[in-house]
Amino acid sequence: LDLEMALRRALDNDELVLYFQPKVNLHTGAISGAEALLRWQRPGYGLVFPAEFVPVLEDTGLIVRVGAWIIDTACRQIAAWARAGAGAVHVAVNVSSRQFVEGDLEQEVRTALERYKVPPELLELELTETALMSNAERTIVVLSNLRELGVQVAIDDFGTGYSSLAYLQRFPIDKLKIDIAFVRDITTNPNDAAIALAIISMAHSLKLRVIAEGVESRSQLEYLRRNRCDEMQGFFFSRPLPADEMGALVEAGK
Ligand code: G
Ligand code: G
Ligand code: MN
Ligand code: NA
Repeated sequence: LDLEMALRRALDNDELVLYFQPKVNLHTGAISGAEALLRWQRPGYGLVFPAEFVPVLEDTGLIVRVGAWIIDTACRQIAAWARAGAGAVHVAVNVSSRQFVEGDLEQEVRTALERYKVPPELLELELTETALMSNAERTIVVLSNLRELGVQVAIDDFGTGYSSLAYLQRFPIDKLKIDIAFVRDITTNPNDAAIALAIISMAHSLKLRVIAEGVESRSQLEYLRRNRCDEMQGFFFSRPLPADEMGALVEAGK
């Protein structure tokens, strides 16, 4: 309850901030964009990570309000980087299950894109299997409308949620994100490697792109590249960065 009160104050006082973790295109080696990750600059506590407060946002329903703020802030940042000369930076935003079910994702996205004149192609939404499955019929309508605009859709933490694969061909999606659980020991555990390779192969058969998260070593990176994974994200390349550092990194890579 104390945490809930503090979070309500945090919203009023603008204490939430987005960090950005770069993603790398494994075919070209170039930065392909970033994932926006929520942080809380809590006075007296320093930088607080989502594991400590996103569950509270979820339980209290505050995530609906914060989710809209995240989409708005991500689009504002894309526009700011473009203005500063960093060029077109592609940003993926996490959408939680409750935000998707209770909020109006489609309208929030349309409003933010228009407000900052951001090309829809620069915005990607990451949803978990659970969020997608909670109301399949509505999910299909909302995601189809957003994709018609040009917004991209990825399934986050792929391989850890529902085991049914039937939705993969029903849902309008662009990308699968291999969960860190299969990446961690990919070069030493044949079972993890088998699952990761199966996900890559299945994704490509379905004309989807595939990204691996949690890449921490060169050997993991090389293994994924050799096996035709399209993108990677992880501490090996970069931790999540404040917006100005992300912008500088993109600028330096041009
Ligand atoms: O940034 P970090 O690696 O600590 O993120 C941990 C988890 O917190 C992420 O995997 C994600 O599930 C959640 N998270 C981070 N940022 C956001 C966000 O902007 N929105 C939502 N809904 N969840 C987030
Ligand atoms: O959205 P999602 O729940 O997948 O959030 C990604 C989380 O994974 C973030 O908390 C981010 O800090 C974390 N992360 C990103 N790269 C790495 C990595 O290389 N290793 C580990 N252990 N965690 C990572
Ligand atoms: Mn994610
Ligand atoms: Na993930």
